[in-house]
Amino acid sequence: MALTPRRGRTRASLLGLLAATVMTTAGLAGTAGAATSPAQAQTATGSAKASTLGAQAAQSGRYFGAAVAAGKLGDTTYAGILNREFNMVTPENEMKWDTIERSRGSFNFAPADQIANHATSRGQRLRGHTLVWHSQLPSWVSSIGDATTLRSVMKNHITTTMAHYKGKIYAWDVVNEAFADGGGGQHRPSVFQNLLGDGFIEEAFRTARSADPAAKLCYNDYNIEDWNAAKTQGVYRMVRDFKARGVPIDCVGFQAHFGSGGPPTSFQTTLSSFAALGVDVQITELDIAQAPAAAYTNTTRACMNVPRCTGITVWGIRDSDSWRAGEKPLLFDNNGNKKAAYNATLTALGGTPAATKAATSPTASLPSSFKWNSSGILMSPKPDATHNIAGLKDPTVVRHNGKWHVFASVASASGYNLVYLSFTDWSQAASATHHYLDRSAIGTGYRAAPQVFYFAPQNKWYLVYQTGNASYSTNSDISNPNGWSAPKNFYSAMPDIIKQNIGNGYWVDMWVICDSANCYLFSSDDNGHLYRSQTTLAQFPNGFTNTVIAAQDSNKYALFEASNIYKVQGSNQYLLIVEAIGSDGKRYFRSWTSSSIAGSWTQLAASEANPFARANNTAFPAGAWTKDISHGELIRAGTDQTLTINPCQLQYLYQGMNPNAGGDYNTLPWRLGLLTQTNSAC
Ligand code: 9MR
Repeated sequence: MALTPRRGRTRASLLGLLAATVMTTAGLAGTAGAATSPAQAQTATGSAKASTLGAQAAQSGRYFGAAVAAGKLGDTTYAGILNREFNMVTPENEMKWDTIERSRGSFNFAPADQIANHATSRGQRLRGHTLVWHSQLPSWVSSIGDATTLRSVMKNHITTTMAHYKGKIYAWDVVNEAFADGGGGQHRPSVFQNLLGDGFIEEAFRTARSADPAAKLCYNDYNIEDWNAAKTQGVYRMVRDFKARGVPIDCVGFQAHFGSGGPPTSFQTTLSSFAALGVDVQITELDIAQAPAAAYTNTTRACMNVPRCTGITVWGIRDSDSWRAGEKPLLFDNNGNKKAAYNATLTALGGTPAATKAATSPTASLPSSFKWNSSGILMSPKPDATHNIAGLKDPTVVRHNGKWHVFASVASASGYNLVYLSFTDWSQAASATHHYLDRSAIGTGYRAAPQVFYFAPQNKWYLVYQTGNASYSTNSDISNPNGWSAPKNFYSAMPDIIKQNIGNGYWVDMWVICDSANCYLFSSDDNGHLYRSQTTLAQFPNGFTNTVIAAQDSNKYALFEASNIYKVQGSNQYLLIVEAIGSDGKRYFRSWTSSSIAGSWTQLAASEANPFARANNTAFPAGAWTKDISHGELIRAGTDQTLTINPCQLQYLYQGMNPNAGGDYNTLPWRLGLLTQTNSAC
């Protein structure tokens, strides 16, 4: 079989080659080697497990707090739990304006002092809540009618209150709930907004910084947990603007008063997106209707997964202490007993209550072997007058605004380009229009193996693909095929380590994934190496350096190409799958897991006999149209740069082809189908 590589590269035609190559399975049993990063070493070593929320949170440098009422400190059950479990305290009402300055210039710190003294004498820290808020505001303030008076009153309130607690407060909620619900992300009406205008928030923060430069200054609000909400975006724009202009702000508090479903799926994206602006993020008033354990787990994990999420505060101790008592939303029941949500939270913080131990096992939700059902052919090439297409390949897919958005390579003897399709349901995939992206600024020439994701920090879609280099285009609207920008390269040239190891291979299949601090760019060389480069989330898409071999195998067919790396939702695990070529010459996938994107990778289902996805663990109820399970991508839980998958009922969109087809690699008749896992562990 003669290879016909074009300038740049062409995927090697190994199908024919393999017929003459004796493959041994011995090599397949080897672990793909990987360097151990300091982060990984730390994770592997672990820390001692603690048995209380505060102590366990402290193991990762975080706090776990509760809202406290001065009037309950004499209740021994209440105080007992407070003293045992929590290392941060927020006065629930005692630091609000209507308590502290009920009449103009007359300050009453007694109730708040009671809480502050209780906390500081026990080594618990304090969050100050709250200086400027439209609610629990005495009528003498809300009835002020001129800006000069109000400005002076506001500044005096901030300065006097902060001066009293100077040095005792970890973080102040300087302004609370200034944004309106719904709408377009604007401020809500209030006496502050109405008389002082949009600038009142900035004035409050500047005043606060002068009053106590050591305290962290937070903006705090509710219903800003969903990244897609207009209110969230409004607050995000404000924080971005404050950081850009040097207005002092150190943190954003997400109140997290959730319904029984718990946090929105985008909550971690929201936390990491704000953190990427250079502020700490905190969960400040957590309570969840009916307190489902899973909802507390998801909330806690979202924070644990974001390094700048510095702590969690629950809004009360026992259900009976809650402002939502009827919904039983807290971690302790009315008698002070731990609820299931308590154990779930402690577990998610890294602790180990016996009853929930299984949930923390690294691959609890991913089985160690997989079974799939395949669809028939869902998508085939649609040649047109100017596009003579033989194969539809290398799909990447996201679900957004009620539609599937699929990007794929199109190949023919004359070369490669990209195509875009969208449809609401897989049953409509075959009839979807094929939009060739050479008609956008992406242009003609060699473009292949796309990967699409939404880069939340920049509010932009990215399409990553190979051009000989690793390239990308951006678009503000994924549904507009003409909106893609001209290709730009991630690298100025092929990194030296790849040049040194690529041999006769090809540089292919670029893949980007980010955690809350960094982005990683993976690529393969068809020569047994998976490479990884790194940049910061803030620098992305620039700054990819430190290219290393992330995994390797002396049998190049065992670690060939088409790698996907995903974050497994609800765990601290990442999943790596890499396409291999089996002893039968057919494509299949091996899998590994790791607690860090930087590895090291531990085999999950990684052999021909126990593959991630191969013809031998796939049933074809609609007819066995392929023996190759080749380049594709898992269906994700979201769209953002974290590439999060739900480990329950995995689905994999892949390329396959008629087993009897042959000929030039670029003219092979690849088609797209969908695998659905049939042995979900969930
Ligand atoms: O829990 C507080 C409750 O006791 C008060 O009656 C109420 C008054 O508005 O405020 C509650 O706390 C709120 C917090 O200060 C700001 N975010 C919403 C909280 C729940 O309403």
